[in-house]
Amino acid sequence: MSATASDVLVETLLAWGVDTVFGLPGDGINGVMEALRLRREKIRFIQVRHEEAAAFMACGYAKWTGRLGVCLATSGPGGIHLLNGLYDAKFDGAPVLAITGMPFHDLIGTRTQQDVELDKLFMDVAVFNQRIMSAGHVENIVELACRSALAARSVAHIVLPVDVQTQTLGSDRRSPRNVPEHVSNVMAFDAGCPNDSDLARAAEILNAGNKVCILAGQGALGASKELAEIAYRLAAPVATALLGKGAIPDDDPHATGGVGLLGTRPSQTALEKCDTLLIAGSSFPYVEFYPKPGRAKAVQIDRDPKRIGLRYPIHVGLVGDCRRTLAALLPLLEAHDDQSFLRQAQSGVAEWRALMTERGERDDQPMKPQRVLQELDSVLPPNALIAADTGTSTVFAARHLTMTGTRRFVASGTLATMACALPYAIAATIAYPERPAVAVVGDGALSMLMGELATLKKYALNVKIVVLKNNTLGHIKWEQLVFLGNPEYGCELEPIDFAAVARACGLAAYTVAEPGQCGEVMRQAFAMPGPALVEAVVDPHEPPMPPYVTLSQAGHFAEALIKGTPHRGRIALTVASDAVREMV
Ligand SMILES: Cc1ncc(C[n+]2csc(CCOP(=O)(O)OP(=O)(O)O)c2C)c(N)n1
Ligand SMILES: [Mg+2]
Repeated sequence: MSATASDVLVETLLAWGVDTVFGLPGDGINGVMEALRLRREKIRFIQVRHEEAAAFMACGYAKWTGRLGVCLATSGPGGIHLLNGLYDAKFDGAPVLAITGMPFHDLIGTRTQQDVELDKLFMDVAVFNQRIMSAGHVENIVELACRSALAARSVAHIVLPVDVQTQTLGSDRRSPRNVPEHVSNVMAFDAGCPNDSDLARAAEILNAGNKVCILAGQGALGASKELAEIAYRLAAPVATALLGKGAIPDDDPHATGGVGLLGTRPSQTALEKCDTLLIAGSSFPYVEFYPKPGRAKAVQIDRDPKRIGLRYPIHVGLVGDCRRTLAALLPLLEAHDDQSFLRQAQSGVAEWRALMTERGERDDQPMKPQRVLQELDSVLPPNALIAADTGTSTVFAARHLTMTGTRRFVASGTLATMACALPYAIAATIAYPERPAVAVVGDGALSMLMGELATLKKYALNVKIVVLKNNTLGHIKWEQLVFLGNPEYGCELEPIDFAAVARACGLAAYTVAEPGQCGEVMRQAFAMPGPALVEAVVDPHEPPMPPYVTLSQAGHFAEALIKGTPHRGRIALTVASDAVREMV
């Protein structure tokens, strides 16, 4: 029998090395499902409970591995559900292919059921976005879709009317120009090295700098050795954007930790005081945390020329792969003898770490979220894959989880979406079954895609979930209080017994509210194989304070309390006691 359009589609995916598809079937995509079923020994279908999770998993898979992540959804509502995860992939540069369905080709546009023209809907999110018109159209389009997603590190989308999915090649009348098998499934990349004159100009700037600071982003992941060598040569502190967490190990003497609201003081000071800035593979979006424009001479490395100068006025842009570019730059750099800028940063790091340790060891009741993360840090194996969600949980994870050994850290850096961590962690164990994965997630975020707890059980995945239960959309509460000076509104959450929910989904589950028991509970959860959830009941009034509190933030905060914030007495006391601890 002649192959169907769906057979050609899945065979092309196999030719592109795809071995996993995340999704949820429906009558608008069942033709493709059958082609997947027939090849289930070669390509896994991971069934999700919500298509948004499938898109996050495909995105997470791409973030962990650098390979193409693939998700699938049915026509209409299924496809619509993918969107948030696809934007996450687009924003953080993860190559993802989305496969969706549409109604019968001759009913499109007739208000038939699920008649959503998903190619129109996905116009903004996808760099490659095509409706497949017949079986003979599949091989050209699918290979171009895979190639485009990988080349642009972004989203490709293909949509097939449901009858086209089962159309056989034999029954399709090909146009004469569409010669069968005229396409190739070979992927090629450029060398990713900047030209010599740009390298020489960059070296001149870096050699002339007295206080050089490096800002490393996700482009620098995998360039740790080169980054450390350059930092050593330039006596430069290395601050990392959230997506670059782990680009330099935390035990490297040049590492100063994160930047931005969830960053560290020494990183912030180094960025403010530097006279020369080397941005290595980062588009860290908060412009206000960069040096004041004009203060520092800047060199930026990025694989995408469109990103050069995106956040800071750049003197020289080096377009290339970070690792290769740093390696090419190194022989052109002179050793900086004056270590004073680095020494200052290092003493700042020592102070910051002491403060974090002090916060992480507190025995207060209710339990401090920092304590939970600190305990998690000491239990996490050196090869752990850490997925962080969006909320105050991100801040505490960014500050208290240390990147040493081969640990990896993945978050939603640019879209900053909630609900990504559990799907990311699932994708992590699918990609690397031998490595333990953990999702650090807030209670608001976990409840958004809680159905994926059942996915953990279904596939017996070794994922641990640490949920910070503060019964509030904490991050937003603090934004309302500290940035706007308004009392919190719409942030309190109806408490959920997450341990009971997890047990109902077939997971092992623990609840811990006692700081003294937190470490032991974590150890138990990590000691057992398979999925487990740790519900950590934490202080809702613990602020995720930025590295420096500005006068206007303090003023807003006071205003919000005066205007009538619920629990203002407790909040004021908690914040004041944190401040006092920092002073003594
Ligand atoms: C999908 C989505 N909706 C809303 C937001 C805005 N937002 C950012 S953090 C946050 C609160 C997160 O609450 P929770 O998961 O409980 O974590 P917490 O801040 O309490 O630690 C919200 C609502 C977002 N980033 N993403
Ligand atoms: Mg919360």
